[in-house]
Amino acid sequence: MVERRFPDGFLWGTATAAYQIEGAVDEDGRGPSIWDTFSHTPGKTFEGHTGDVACDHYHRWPEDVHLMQQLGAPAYRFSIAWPRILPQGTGQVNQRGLDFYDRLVDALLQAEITPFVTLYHWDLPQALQDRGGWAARETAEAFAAYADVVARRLGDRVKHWITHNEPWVVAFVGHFLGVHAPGIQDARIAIQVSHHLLLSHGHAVPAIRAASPDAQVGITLNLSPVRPATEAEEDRLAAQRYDGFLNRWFLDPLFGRGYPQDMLATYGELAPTAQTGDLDAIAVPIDFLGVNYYTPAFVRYDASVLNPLKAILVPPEELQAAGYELTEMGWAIVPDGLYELLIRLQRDFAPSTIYITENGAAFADQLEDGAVRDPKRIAFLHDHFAAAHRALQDGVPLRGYFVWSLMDNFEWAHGYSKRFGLIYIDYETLERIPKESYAWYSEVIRANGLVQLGQ
Ligand code: GBH
Repeated sequence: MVERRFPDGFLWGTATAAYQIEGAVDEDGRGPSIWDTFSHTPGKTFEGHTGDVACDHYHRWPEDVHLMQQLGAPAYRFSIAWPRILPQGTGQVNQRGLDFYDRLVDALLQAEITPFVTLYHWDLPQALQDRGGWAARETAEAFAAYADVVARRLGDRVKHWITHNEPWVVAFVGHFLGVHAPGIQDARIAIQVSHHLLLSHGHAVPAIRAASPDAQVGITLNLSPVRPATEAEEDRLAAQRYDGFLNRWFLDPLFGRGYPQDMLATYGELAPTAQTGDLDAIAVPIDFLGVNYYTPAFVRYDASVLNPLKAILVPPEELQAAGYELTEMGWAIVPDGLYELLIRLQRDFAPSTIYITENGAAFADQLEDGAVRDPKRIAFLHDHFAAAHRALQDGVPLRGYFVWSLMDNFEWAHGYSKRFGLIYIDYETLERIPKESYAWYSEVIRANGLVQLGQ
């Protein structure tokens, strides 16, 4: 029985990112990216894993498009590797890099799959890092030029563009925590990077529209509802600051309100340097907001931490002890959090269109007798789809939902140790094996509604 029907034309999809699946890092003129450098630096990734081969999607893309067609999802979100297009970051365009995505887009359209293209999913050309990376204002200009090159080549066929994937992660995981490339640990740099990322978005949007006038252009943020660990006033205030740090710092300027005053005060000396006109550029109207949701942020006050937030995340063991189920990433499974987030976005920012551009979970899937049974992933997706449906009924303009991920892939600092895919990858043979969740999702798509569990 189909319980909850989604609106006609709802865009079900899957998502991936270039460095996580492509491999072929030295082929057809691709230049090195900061993730090649980082993953080849001892101690940075799980057991020294790199994206050198990854899922070998660069060579196996016809099979992957075929698997998408079998799945039946009408949309696919992938990212373009900047260093394939401009090996030095700026200047000389590498046509062979563009050719790869040109062929991929044609194959998707042939299969009646709508491509959603992300321009930046973390693989900055190393040459640009050598000139200061995102800490340098010039990188924002270089990004707009790169967006222009790609949109000119693909804009006749690609009508959905995402400038950035998760600028919070790029800024703070890459430049404050140092857990992602380029591995910098400096709060001031991280905050300045966040400004340059937003600025680069602001400059890329008009460039994309100039090359592809009927394109829909948006940005993807990693957003989470923030829940205080206890009812104590100091935890409540810490949660408010964390919401400013994670959510409002990006949402406010994108929706024309400038940086939130409370966060500028919290950052004090660390507040970013901006030029006249930057905030106007950042506030260029977008056609949709992309939302990546995985888990809420549970926050507690902690005066000892060396950052102005004076807040830390509640550790996974405590969440588990409090009754939350966790994924293999240690993230609490909270479908209600998605509902809460969507309602909040609608109330506070009223975007004209929202796409969930990523949602999914890592579990310890195993291949047994040629099959991968992943009931936990099915339950996870079922409950999150139901939460999204509830938000739709309450008037949230949600138009599509991309499951992360189409296939198991290089999970950044975790290497290949975490599996998010609907399709299992045997990393010895690179064989693709659809999991049970793939078959279940396929039924959901066909019914355009939730198929009851256990049927
Ligand atoms: C996304 O990042 C990425 O876009 C994608 O490339 C990646 O493979 C996928 O998710 C799975 O990780 O870590 O305890 O602070 C998600 C990044 C995950 C960042 C949740 C904030 C909060 C929990 N976000 N995280 S914690």
